[in-house]
Amino acid sequence: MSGKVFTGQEVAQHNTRESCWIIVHGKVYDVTEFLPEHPGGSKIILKYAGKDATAEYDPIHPPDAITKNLPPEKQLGSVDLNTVEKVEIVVREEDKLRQERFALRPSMSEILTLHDFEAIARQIMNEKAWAYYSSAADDEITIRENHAAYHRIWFRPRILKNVTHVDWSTKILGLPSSMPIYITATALGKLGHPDGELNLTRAAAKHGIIQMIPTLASCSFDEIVDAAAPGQNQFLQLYVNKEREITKKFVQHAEKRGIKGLFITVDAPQLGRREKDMRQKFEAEEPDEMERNNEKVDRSQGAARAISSFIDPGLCWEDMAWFKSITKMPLILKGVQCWEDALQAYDEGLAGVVLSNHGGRQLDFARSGIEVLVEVVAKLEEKRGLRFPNDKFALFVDGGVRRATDVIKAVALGATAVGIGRPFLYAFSTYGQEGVEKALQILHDEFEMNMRLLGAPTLKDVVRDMVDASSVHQHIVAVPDDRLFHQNYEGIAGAQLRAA
Ligand code: 173
Repeated sequence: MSGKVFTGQEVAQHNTRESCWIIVHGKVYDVTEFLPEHPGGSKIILKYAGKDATAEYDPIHPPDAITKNLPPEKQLGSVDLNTVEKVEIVVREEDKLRQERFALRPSMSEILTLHDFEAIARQIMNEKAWAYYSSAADDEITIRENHAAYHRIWFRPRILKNVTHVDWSTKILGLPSSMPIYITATALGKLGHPDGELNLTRAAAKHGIIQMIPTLASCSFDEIVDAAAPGQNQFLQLYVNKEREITKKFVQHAEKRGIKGLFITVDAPQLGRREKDMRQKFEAEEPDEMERNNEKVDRSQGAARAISSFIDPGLCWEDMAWFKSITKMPLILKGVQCWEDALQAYDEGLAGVVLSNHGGRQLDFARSGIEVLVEVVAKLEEKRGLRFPNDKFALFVDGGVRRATDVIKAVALGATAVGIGRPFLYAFSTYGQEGVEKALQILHDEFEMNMRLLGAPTLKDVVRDMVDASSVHQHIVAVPDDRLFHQNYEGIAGAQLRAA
């Protein structure tokens, strides 16, 4: 980047497809040649041609996306921001309504369950952001199954145990955690709230919970680490770059900054089709316009596609030795979906696996993590004589978890801890950091009650015999369909907006 300082008026002259400059964070970029390649389309950039695009840029792009993608000679210099006209962000009608509804959120004391955040988020979040967070692959069968699978596991509680004091704290990869959960990685936090992932970091600190930092966070990796309280533990979710040197640098930097576990995503060699997200893109994009301008970028994967092209589909088992050679952090594979791969991960000397289908966003008809857990535990016990949970090889599960009872079921079946993603996104999209804290408090309260009702004073007492998972492999979704259900029972109501 040259030291040249432009005025706003100079930049403003470059406001056409033939010469298109934009301002992001006080820096001036010539993006003329980049227009047809922009994964989000040229139209959105042209809207800001000659202007300050920072507010539009920030939620969707990791901070260094622009400097990484533009050759140095296109990074023209900086601008005297006093001379730049303020840009009004154009808000669509639907989003105006959503903003109005934002003011009508129920008070925090009316939020009783994790479902409430989702019900409110759906009504008040920016439409694109909602589409991106809530979408899942194809017909969204797996995202529903992730939740439904927990409905096929039932409790066998014990009685007359002294449950005056109950304790559900635990250790995750040797690190203390106030609950057997962690905040799992989800991309693009600033779509939901200007503080993005920092909401999670700060709330996690208050509740003694571990946060897994995503590779594709809206905040920079260092910002998220800097926001951690002294002694707060964080993991890193890793998308592996085709250019391994970039990944090596990132991993070694993370280790230096004190990251305690590396979760390598292995279920996304290509992004799944999230059609809700894709439709948003097409609406924003006008396909005719794309054709006219001969734009060649494949936009078939919505917001996520825009920033995912670096992910290496060539990642394979042979790379594990390389990972061991570049870091001492515990290595965990995130996105394992059958016992054969879990067994191989164990045999390779990895620290654990996350049984996950990426929140239903990748292969539709992938089975739920909780179902896969049952077979993984059985086979690893049979073939390697392991008992779960243990300190040598950790099994994690994520997807569809909304209640402490879901978590307790996973723990009973052998999981060390459970990852929760979307509910925390919805919590901060609706109430910021306070929302995440409330979500964690709700889980805390649910643990306390359910541990008592189960007759389990500690997590060690949450044993296999406390659940009946004999139906977990039956892929029938138990949606009752009878007159009693439809005519007499009332639907369960979500949190209500206040009167306008
Ligand atoms: O699920 C996702 O949306 C995801 O993992 C992702 C991957 C690449 C870019 C952005 C998000």
